[in-house]
Amino acid sequence: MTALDARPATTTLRFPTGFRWGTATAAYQIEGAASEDGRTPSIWDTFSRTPGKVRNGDTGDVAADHYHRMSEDIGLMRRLGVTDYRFSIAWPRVQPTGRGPAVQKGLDFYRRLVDELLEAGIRPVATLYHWDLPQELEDAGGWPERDTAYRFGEYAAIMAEALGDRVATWTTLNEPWCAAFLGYGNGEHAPGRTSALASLRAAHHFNLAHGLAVGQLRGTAPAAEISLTLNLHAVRPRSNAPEDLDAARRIDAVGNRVFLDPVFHGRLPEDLIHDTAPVTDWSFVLDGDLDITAAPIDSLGINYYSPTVVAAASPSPSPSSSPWAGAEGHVSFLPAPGPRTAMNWPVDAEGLYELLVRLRDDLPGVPLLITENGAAYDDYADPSGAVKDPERVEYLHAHLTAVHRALADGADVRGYFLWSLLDNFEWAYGYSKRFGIVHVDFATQRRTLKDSARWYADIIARGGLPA
Ligand code: IFM
Repeated sequence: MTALDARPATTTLRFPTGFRWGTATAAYQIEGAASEDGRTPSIWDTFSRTPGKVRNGDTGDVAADHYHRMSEDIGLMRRLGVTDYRFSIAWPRVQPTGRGPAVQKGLDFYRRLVDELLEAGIRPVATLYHWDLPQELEDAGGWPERDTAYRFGEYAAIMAEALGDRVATWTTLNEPWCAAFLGYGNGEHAPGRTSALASLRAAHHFNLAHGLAVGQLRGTAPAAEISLTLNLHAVRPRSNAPEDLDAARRIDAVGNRVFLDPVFHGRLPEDLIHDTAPVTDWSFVLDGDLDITAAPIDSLGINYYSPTVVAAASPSPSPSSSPWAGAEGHVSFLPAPGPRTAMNWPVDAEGLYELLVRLRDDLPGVPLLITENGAAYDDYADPSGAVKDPERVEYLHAHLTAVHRALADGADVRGYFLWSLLDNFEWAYGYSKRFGIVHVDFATQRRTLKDSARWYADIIARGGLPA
């Protein structure tokens, strides 16, 4: 009998004992208090205050006011029964210029957060970088510059010292693909630069920063689990024609292996070097870098929302707005069929299954955490005050079913973190997209559990999915 078999009559798909049921958030998306207690601007403060960059001119100045409502939000998680909470630390709150000593008030906020989580019986899972680079470091060149990786290593040392004894899991970076390629490649995200070379340099320096941080964390917090979160692309070619397979290979190289290979194999993907030859020779990768990037980690976090369907494109001039260095002019992106979320992202749980079994095969022995999965819908409180979100429940049910199937097929998935606990600042979309299982009325900051939150609490209590 496997750990998945035994189940009470009311639960059809039971998850293994000890499976981690979490929710996830990120500092800039929920905290607010943008200039309190010594916090200085990050690249997202600057970007969101730049006209035309974020829908409706929204900023994270107040967001979900979590900085002042942290205890209430932990209370909500306690009600849901989550075992783990994944949050991120705002670098400019604890080390405002990205250099030098830490600000005690900033550290104190995260100390309180961790202590209250532990008191509530919830395991803290801390992400060091969820896109909010101190603006001063961007002014000094940002992630395309090597020095930023060293600054990140120092910041990791500060956090390991402050919280290393109490944080169960450290995630160095969240979705470096978005930060490198949307931030420096097509300018959709902060800091809004548009250079293929800068995005590739940034990607390498993220890998280096990750490795340097692993070294710091390992030294100070040897008992903690150390992880990295990637938004791996579940790439599907339109057909098995060689040109379509090559399109998928290019996206896999610049979307996935650009991080997986340096981190897990200590090498750069040869085909990526070849594909990107027109924009760079990769001479910014120095001797010894790939030994640092490959510092062993304890698990891999995966953020999954929808698959990427591609086909060959006939060569055409590169669009300046592409985040896909080395793939422009060679790849067309095709719409996946089926229903869509409010982000217009296809609902396709099979993509999550595909990703998990691929990682089972490609990275044997590496435990997996689903560090984000969820969906935005146009939720609202009805006159009775209820927030009904049946599409989200359906989305979550389908994706958890896919996770269960991957587990049964041998993928070593240790936990699932629902994105997101709260409605929040959805980057370039501002507050127009609601990913939370808790509705936030941004005018009053009133929190209301959506139906999906009650559903998730029931799943956690059962340890599995009902029929
Ligand atoms: O809101 C984001 C999160 O910050 C990173 N992963 C994707 C989510 C939805 O877009």
